[in-house]
Amino acid sequence: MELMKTLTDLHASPRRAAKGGPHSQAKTLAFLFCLAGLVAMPETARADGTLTCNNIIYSDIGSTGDSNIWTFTANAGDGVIVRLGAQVLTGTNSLDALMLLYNPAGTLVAQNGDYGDKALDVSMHATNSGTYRLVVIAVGFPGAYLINLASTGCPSVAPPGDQGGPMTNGWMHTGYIGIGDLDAWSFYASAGDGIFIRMGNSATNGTLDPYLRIYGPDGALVTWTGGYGYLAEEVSFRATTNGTFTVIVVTR
Ligand SMILES: [Ca+2]
Repeated sequence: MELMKTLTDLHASPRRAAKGGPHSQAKTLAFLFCLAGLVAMPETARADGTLTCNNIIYSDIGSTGDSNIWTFTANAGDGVIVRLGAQVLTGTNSLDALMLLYNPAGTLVAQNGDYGDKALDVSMHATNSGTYRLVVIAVGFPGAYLINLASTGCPSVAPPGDQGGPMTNGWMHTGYIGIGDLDAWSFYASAGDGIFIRMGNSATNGTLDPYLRIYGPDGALVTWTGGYGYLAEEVSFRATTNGTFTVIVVTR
């Protein structure tokens, strides 16, 4: 019933919220359609699949208003990001999704979407250990999509066929990011170290729009940049604690 309450609260929201806020509220007429579908299927009884670290899953939603429910486990303190992207980027089968993330107690902890973006994500700094539930709703067009998860609680390795893993100081690492993909890199730093990370498009006339998010050893977001349409982005900060930092990179 927590889900029902949240949906009712969203319905009562007087206007569509500003774009991009991870905790922003959103309401559309299409959202009301999905309400009926979710009521018919108790939220706690459904799961369409399980998300694991750095593992891309391909799925689809067939009709506007339908939803998929994904679960994953996290420990308190983990910094977690779940990102999805449409597989079809044009026409009326290009997914327009809303993501609602619930913690093990059933409380909504993050939401994003319903803007017509081809890729979007939700993120959180977990305060509870246990099974989290992500509801993906086709609020606009339905369609095929890919979805993947990265967490500061995951081992830092490059998944098969993808990129990521430990970074070397002064070394240029290369990779590829498609719509909805995310790559997780990591490095060790000591308290007091000055850190500078720069990411750029390696393809001539490429379309990469880099986003960088840096998480500290405690799983908290340290700094981030992106969303300006530049071909290169950078972040700099001073480490305040020893440990492994995680770098999550995506493209808009
Ligand atoms: Ca990649």
